[in-house]
Amino acid sequence: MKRLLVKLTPKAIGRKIKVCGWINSRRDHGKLIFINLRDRSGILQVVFRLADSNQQLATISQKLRPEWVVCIEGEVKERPKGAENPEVETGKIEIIAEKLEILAMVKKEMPLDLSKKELKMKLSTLLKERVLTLRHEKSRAIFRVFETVLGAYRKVMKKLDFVEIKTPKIIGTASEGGANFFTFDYFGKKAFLAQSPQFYKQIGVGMFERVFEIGPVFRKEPHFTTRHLNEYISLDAEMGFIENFNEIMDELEKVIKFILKSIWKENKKDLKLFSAEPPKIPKRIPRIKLREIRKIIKEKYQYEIPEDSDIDPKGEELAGKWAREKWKSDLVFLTHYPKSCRPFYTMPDKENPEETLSFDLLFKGVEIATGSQRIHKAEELIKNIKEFKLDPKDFKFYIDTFKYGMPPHGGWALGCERIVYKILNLPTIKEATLFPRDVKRLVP
Ligand code: AMO
Repeated sequence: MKRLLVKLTPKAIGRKIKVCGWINSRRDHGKLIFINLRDRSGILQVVFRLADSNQQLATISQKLRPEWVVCIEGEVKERPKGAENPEVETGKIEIIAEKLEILAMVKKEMPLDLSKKELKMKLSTLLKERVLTLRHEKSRAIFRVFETVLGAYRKVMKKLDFVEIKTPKIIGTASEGGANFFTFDYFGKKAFLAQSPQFYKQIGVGMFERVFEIGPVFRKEPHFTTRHLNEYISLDAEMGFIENFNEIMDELEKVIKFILKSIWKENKKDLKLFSAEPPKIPKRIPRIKLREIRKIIKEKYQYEIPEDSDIDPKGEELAGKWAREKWKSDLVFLTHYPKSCRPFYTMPDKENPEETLSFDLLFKGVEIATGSQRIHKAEELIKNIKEFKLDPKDFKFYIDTFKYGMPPHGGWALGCERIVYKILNLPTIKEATLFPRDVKRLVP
């Protein structure tokens, strides 16, 4: 008999069918054994009636345990009145088991109960038992949302006429400056794991004008925070022929709105598990200079973001609070970051060269994207590289790109895990990553 997916069983009342999956939970009521069977499409109640069953089936059914992998054949029946479960899609039916095939048994003691609504455990246990905890309904919901973000990003970028590219992750020079890069030996040469596809996506502008990439990036973050990972998925974009840097934010605004709308359309059940509220998004996402928000935060919340530095997490949180109070918006662009805290490729603002044509996009008080206009003239770039005390020789291929002619351009990178983390109000970004890499974790 061919396997039927659990979600299709309500349409099969009266028919004999075969379902396969994992035993999510098991209840023993003496003469009746109830099993919740889980497959990729849902959960289904299976009943073993020991009195009616053949002896062999009765004996095996008593041995069944959570996470055993089984195929069961039986008849689909309406549940008796009062026994319906409105919380599951198959809650009005059940199947009465007639045949059972065991595909795999559990060979270890189960360290947790996956049938519980919440996995109430420490983060360290959640991650230590990751191969199992990922099977929990709430974990699966997180990664369904994650998948929607990826799909929606690709869809909207193509709609906006960007071409998808894939750039190397083993590279010869660090792109983002700072010290948070991993190095390793590459056949006798020093190599880096890409902190970002920055240089390569800019080269892509010379090919297609508008390019995007979805790919992993690597950051050697030595600290433990709720918002940093050492490997994450970056949603990058780069666009040519811009007249001003506001155009970059205009495009990103369309993108983030599309992503959020897609999640609220496609992941209703997943969002419900986390009681996630739809974000407040005004017609136009507010844009405010970092210099101005600094003043506001000082006056309104008596908090001082250190001068001439990047905004700190507390400052971001208060900027998010302000955006909600003032503009009823969960999203806000902070613009014109000081030159000292942006990478060397960022275009300085001609009106105030100490500031740059750059921005961060905050969502519920956390940075989810960074972007800027880039320097597109080789001589200006070389000058800036030197000002940053770097050696232009290390960036030869990158500088060459601009010697061969490049239009004014700019772009952004959105952190995929940051979006999921904030949408579902997770306690930490690590829960939005299948197998987070941090200082202590290299397995699984
Ligand atoms: P930036 O370094 O700000 O910019 O990174 C872009 C976005 O990536 C996310 N992010 C992270 N997510 C998880 N863990 C981390 N350690 C981490 N670091 C950053 C954030 C952030 O906004 N090349 C530029 C982008 C550009 O200008 O195009 C860059 O990578 O959401």
